[in-house]
This record gives sequence, structure tokens and C-alpha cells, in this order.
Amino acid sequence: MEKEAEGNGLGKVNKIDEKHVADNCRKNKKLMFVVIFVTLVTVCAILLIALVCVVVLKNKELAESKVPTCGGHTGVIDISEQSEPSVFSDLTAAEVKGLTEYLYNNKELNLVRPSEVGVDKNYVYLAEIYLPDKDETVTFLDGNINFKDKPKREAKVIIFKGNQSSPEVQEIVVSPLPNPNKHRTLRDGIPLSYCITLHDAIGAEKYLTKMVKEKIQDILRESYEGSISSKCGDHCLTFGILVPVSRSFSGVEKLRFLFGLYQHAGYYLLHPVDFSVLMEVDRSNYTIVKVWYNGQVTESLEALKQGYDKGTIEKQHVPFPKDDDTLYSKMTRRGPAFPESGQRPPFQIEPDGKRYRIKGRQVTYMNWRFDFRMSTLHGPQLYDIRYQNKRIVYELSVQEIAVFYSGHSPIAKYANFFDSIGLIGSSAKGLVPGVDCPAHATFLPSSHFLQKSEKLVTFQNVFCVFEQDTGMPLRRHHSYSKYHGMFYEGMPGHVLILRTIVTIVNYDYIVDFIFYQNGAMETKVVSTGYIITTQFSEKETSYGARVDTYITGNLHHHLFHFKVDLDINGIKNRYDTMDIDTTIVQNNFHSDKNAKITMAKFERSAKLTEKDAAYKFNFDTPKYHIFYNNLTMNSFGNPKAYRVLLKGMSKQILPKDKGNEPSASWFRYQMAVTKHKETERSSSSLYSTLESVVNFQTFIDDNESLMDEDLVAWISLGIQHIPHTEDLPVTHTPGMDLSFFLLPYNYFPEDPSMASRDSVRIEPKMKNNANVGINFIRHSKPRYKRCLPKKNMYQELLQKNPGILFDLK
Ligand SMILES: *[C@@H]1O[C@H](CO)[C@@H](O)[C@H](O)[C@H]1NC(C)=O
Ligand SMILES: *[C@@H]1O[C@H](CO)[C@@H](O)[C@H](O)[C@H]1NC(C)=O
Ligand SMILES: *[C@@H]1O[C@H](CO)[C@@H](O)[C@H](O)[C@H]1NC(C)=O
Ligand SMILES: *[C@@H]1O[C@H](CO)[C@@H](O)[C@H](O)[C@H]1NC(C)=O
Ligand SMILES: [Cu+2]
Repeated sequence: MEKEAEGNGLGKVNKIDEKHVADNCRKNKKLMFVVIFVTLVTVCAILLIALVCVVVLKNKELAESKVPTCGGHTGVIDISEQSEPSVFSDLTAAEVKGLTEYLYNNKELNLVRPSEVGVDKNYVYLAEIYLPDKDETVTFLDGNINFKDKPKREAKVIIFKGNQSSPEVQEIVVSPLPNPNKHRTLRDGIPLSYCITLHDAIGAEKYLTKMVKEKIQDILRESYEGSISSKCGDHCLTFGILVPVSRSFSGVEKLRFLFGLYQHAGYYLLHPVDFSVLMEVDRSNYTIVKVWYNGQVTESLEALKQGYDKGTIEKQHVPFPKDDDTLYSKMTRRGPAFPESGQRPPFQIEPDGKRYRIKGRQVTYMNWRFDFRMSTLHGPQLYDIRYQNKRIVYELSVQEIAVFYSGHSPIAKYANFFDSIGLIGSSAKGLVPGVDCPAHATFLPSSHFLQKSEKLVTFQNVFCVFEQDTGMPLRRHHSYSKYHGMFYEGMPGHVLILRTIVTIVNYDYIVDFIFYQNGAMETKVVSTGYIITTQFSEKETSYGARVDTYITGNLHHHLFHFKVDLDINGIKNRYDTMDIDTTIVQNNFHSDKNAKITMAKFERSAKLTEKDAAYKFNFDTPKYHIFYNNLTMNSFGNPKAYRVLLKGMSKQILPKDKGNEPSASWFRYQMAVTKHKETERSSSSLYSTLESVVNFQTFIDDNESLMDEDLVAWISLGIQHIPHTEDLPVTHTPGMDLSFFLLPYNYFPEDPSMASRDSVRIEPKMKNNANVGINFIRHSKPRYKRCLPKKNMYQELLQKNPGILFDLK
């Protein structure tokens, strides 16, 4: 069959060939063009496919295996809740379960659950870990790690007791977790009026809103072009801020606070109007004590109404702001855009992965190691900070963040906030990768036990830990000439930062703990966020600056307090100052035998007692502050010490004991040093805004000996802030940073960062001859030749889980 077919085929072809040679010739030419054309097209197509293939493969290669992702190695980061909580870790879910069972089953405490909370009830306001006494903890930490000897875990619980004739606060310690069977009282008999309960705040606002709607809605409408109503549309007024009035100002036992009124446009706090109400709260009895309208005071809303209608009250008019993206109170981008071409800003990568480890809440970085936690009440706390495994600090913690305002209007006059009233620790959440911290940072959540829930409430992105280039070399020297010897050696400044940002209503405070490779550590606080403003009037001009047509930015003083429990080469330390003074000496190199010159000298002065050690900065007596153990001297006879350096001092200019200055008596000193005591754990309290329950001055007044004792340095930082137009829309961070350093001082035989592999040395191959080649000496060991930066996945994460940034309820 095949043969026949073949033969037939050939025969046909032959026939055609013979008959149509000329024809075929023409046809062949055409065919040739077609063939060439088809071939070309095919070749092009193949080339195109090949090109596409190359591009796809290249991308695939880039995306997949060949070029690795920088810092892909994450095995050293384990931020999960550890099965066995460390001594310093916050309450765990299991512990809270045991704690709530104990609390709610205890008849004596008579507590109601969160859903039944009310003014005449006893309920839990908050609970957090109550750390064991220091000596117990240190014995455990410094002994063999044996979990049998681990100090008991305990919880401090703050209970609001409304179910008694005079409501009180009781602070108890419940023990041992996770299965407690007893409690003891830490502090009690504190009138509940030294706190603001959620009930007080919500109840008073509801009451006030109702009264205002009934009695003076028309005054507000005429004066401020808005109303307090659920139907106010885009012209709403709101009681935006609540100012608790210190009992030192009010002179009454009952709780008093002020509500300020705002036009709810843009960000409301920059649209205040000159209307505020002073209220008194006694359980569910809300009373309006005074009303302030346009600088005039009346005893009630009715009296305001009468005066307004009769014409005895001077009226005012503030137009309602036009709420668009250019409104001064809004943080939306505006103005001629830069950079013109819209390039993205630089960012840092970790080419060889993380150079720090985290296990639970313990961080290890270079020679550093520390534990950290978040106190619901006080804010971030670091524990057992070690360098080369030797403890330098037992505790480094934020104690209080306060701000004292001034103003003619009552809101600014009485605004003396101690932010612990707003719970500093649980006010930190939602750090945004790429803005608040570098995108390559490790973000950690924090959990709190608050009034609203029987379980821990977890906030995401409360802390971030990252290593970064400060852009400032840690050290360098450039010896460029033959005469001095040719070499360059330098080390870039890479630090590890633990950061949190607390947002207390209007202000945002960035708190950084910075670890340098040379054994230095810095604690820094920076303010940003919205200032508190009052409606502009001539009377405010001594207390603030007009920053827009209708508003004054009021003068205020930011106060920060830190506890630094130093343990330098052991617990028993001394505190000396190195006092710099002048001395007159012989000018004996010259002919006149009696000639003298004056120069500086220094002298060590031991601080023997607490009163002796309460430090107020004085320009005339410059000094170093040195902490050391008298038993550890270096080979030159100097103590192996750490030095405290303050870079953000500020003076309290308010007179001692006036107003609520006593609540901030810690601010009388730039630094105070006291003997460690478990009864002096914190310099402030939940009650400081209303009453000085903890008076720091008493820590000093017993004037105890500081010689070879466990010393605690209490450090105050502060900044006076006279607002200006660039504080709109928000205060920017440059110039607002305050910090203190812990610096090694004869502690090491030399700079310990000499061992760091980050340094770079450049020198001629032949001594002092740069013409025969250069040696470039590095000590790092790159994991990859090149790598791709990790993608910042925050946006995708946020879309799926908006709760990491915003409250969902
Ligand atoms: C205590 O609570 C009980 C039960 O809710 C209530 O009947 C009583 O009036 C309360 N007592 C006080 C003093 O609030
Ligand atoms: C409410 O408080 C006012 C003012 O303090 C007082 O005169 C009044 O008797 C109180 N009412 C009740 C029901 O306690
Ligand atoms: C400790 O200090 C005292 C002076 O206060 C000194 O006399 C003593 O020699 C010191 N001890 C040591 C071991 O250095
Ligand atoms: C504190 O105590 C020391 C030592 O007892 C004493 O010399 C000093 O005067 C006291 N300081 C004050 C202010 O009382
Ligand atoms: Cu400020």
C-alpha cells in the first residue's frame, strides 16, 4: 500500500513539473517569498517566546530561589507566649483565668463581673503582674536556674468599691498564680473620688448633654453654628475633653471635672469654643457647679440662658469650620508636593538576617540582654539589663508622663494631667511598620486585664524592636598624612531600639530604649501629636500664642519621670559626683615668679545620704554623676562605674507645695537617688491627677544612707512648650526629644565595641605609601552576595485585620 501511494504521488509531481515549468517558476518565486516570510515570522515568534521565557524565568529566579530575601532567616525570633512565664513577664492568659476564678468566687471581695458594673457595685478596674521583691528575684536570677526556686507569680488588682457608703479604691495582691488562694492588701481607704471611673465620665457627659439640649441649644447654635444632637449633621458640637480638677484647686472632697466644648470638624481638639462646664459627681448625682461662656461665669445653664436673653451676657460668634482637606486641624497632605518626582524615601535592610534574638520578652543583642514588659498603669519597663552577662540595671521604667497647662480659660488653667489616670501602658498600640518603626522591625503585642473584660485584651504592634543605622559613626579616625601615619578606621553606628508609642488622647509620646555597641544605653522620649488649644481671646495672650484665627495654643510643661535601679558590679553601690571647679596655680613657665593662672580641676564627692543626693542642676557647679561598687576598682584604682548623663533637664518653676505640684514632687530634682525599697516601687500613682497619694518627696525625706546600698536613680526630663503655628496640625518631633544616657565610666578596660565586626579599616598595603595599593579590611561575613528586601506586608495584613490599628467596637 505504501509503495503504491508513493509511486502515485511521485508520478503526479513529475507530470506537473513537465507541463507547467514556466508557471512553476513564477509560482516558485512567490513560494520562496512566502517561505522566507513565514520563516521570518516564525523566527520572530520564537525569539519573542524565548525573550518572554527569559524574562519570566529571570523574574521567577529573582522571586524564588536564586536571589534570596534579605533577613529571611527568622529562627531567632520567638515572640509567642512562653509556656513557662519568666519572672518579669506580664500576666498570661492561664494566670488571668485562675485570677478571675479566685476574684469572682471570693465572697469577701463581693465583686460583680464586667457586664454588671455600676456605681453601687464592687468591680475590678485593672490587674497586672505584681513583680516579686527584688532580693528574691535577684537570688533566683543569679543562682542556678531552678524553676522550683522561682519566685511566686502574683497579680496586683485595683478594685473600685462602690458597694459601700463611702466608695473606695482597694489595691490587693493576689497570690500565687496561676491558681491563687489568697490575697493581701497593698493600699486601701483611697476615696473613689481620686479616680475617674468610666461610669463617672460617661454618666456626666450624658447628663450634661441632656441639660444642654434642654436649656441652651439655641445659644450654642447662635454662637457656634452647631448643636449637640444626634441630628447635628456636619455641624456637630462635642464635649471633647474632660479635665479632672485636682483637689488642690477645687478644695472639695467630691470629684470635679470640666468639660470643654468643640466644633466637631477636622480634628476637634483644634476647634475649641469658649464654653465649658464644671461638674461635680457623687455616685450618680451629677451637678453643674459653674458654667463658662465667652469669658463669663454663671452658676447654672438657666442663669446663662437668662443673662443671654436679657442681654447681660455678652454674646460671641464662631463660624463653623469648613471641613475639607485643607482645614488646618487635618493631617491630610496639602501644598505644592515634594519631592517633585515622587520617589520613595530610603529604607534599611538586614542583608544577613536579624542580629538580635527575641525569646518571649527577652532580647539579646551583641553583648546586651534585657527583659521588658508593659505596665498597664505606668508604661514600658525594662528589667535585668545586662552587658556581657553582667547586670547594669535591674529596672528601668517610665513612672509618669505629666503635662501642666496654663491659660485664662478654665480648661487650660486646670489641665494638669498625670497620664497614669488614662493608663499609660494600655494607651500604646497600633505601631505602623514603615512609619512608626522601620518596616524591618519586629512588632510585639501586649495584653492587659481591664475593666471591660474578664479576659486579657490584646493590642497588636505595641512594641517594636529593630536594629538600625543611626547614620552617625560610632567612632572614626582619619589619619591621612605620612607625618601622622596613614590609616582610616571607623565603625558605623548600629543600635538596637526597643520602641513603644503611647497616645493619651491628644499627645503621642515615643519612648525609645537604645542600646549601643560600646556598652552605652540611652532612654529617650519624644512628643508629637495634637496640642490642646483654647478659643482665642486677648486674655489668653500671656498663656499662649494665637495659632489660627480662632485658637490659642496654650503654654504647657511636659514632665517625664523614670526609675533607674542601677546595679553596677553588684547590688551595693555608691553614688559620687565628680565636681568641676576652678583652681589658681603658679604660672611658673614665665619670668614673673608670682604670676598665676586659673584653670579647671575636679574632685570626687561621695553622696552619703538621700537628701545629699537630690540633685538640682546648677550651671556654676558642673558635675558628672557616677555609680559604682566600692569593691570593684580597675587596675588604675578607679571604680568600674557607670555614669548618668541627662540631656533633657527642665526646671519646675511652680512653687513647692502649691496646687498639685506635690503630685509631681519628683520634678523638684533633675535626679534623685534613693535606697531601694519595695514600699517605694513607683513615684506616681493612678490618683496623681486628683490627689498626691504617692508623694515622692517622702522617698527622700527620711534621708537614708546611700553608702554601699542598693541605689535607685529617679530621673526627671521635661520641656516647656509655647505653641506656634507649625504645631498645626500636629507637633513635630524635631527638637522635642529628651533623653538620658547610661555610659560606661572606667567600667571596661577600653571601648568594648573594639570587638565589633562592624568596623572598617583602610590602610596602604605598604606602610605610609598609598601608591602601591590599599588594604580594605572588613570583618563581617556576608551570608549572600545579594538579596531582595523583604516586602512590607502591613497593608495586606491591615485589610484582613483592621483591628491591628483601629478599635472594632
Ligand atoms: C450593695 O449592693 C447591693 C446589691 O446590688 C445593693 O442592694 C445595695 O444597695 C448596695 N449597697 C451600697 C451601699 O451601695
Ligand atoms: C446631689 O448633689 C447636690 C450637690 O452636691 C446635693 O445638694 C444633693 O443633695 C445631692 N443629691 C443626692 C440625691 O444625693
Ligand atoms: C571602700 O571605700 C572606702 C572609703 O569610703 C575605702 O576606705 C576602702 O578602702 C574602700 N574599699 C575598697 C575595697 O576599695
Ligand atoms: C542627712 O543625713 C546626714 C547624715 O546623717 C546629715 O549629715 C545631713 O545633715 C542630713 N541632711 C538633712 C538635710 O537633714
Ligand atoms: Cu507640647
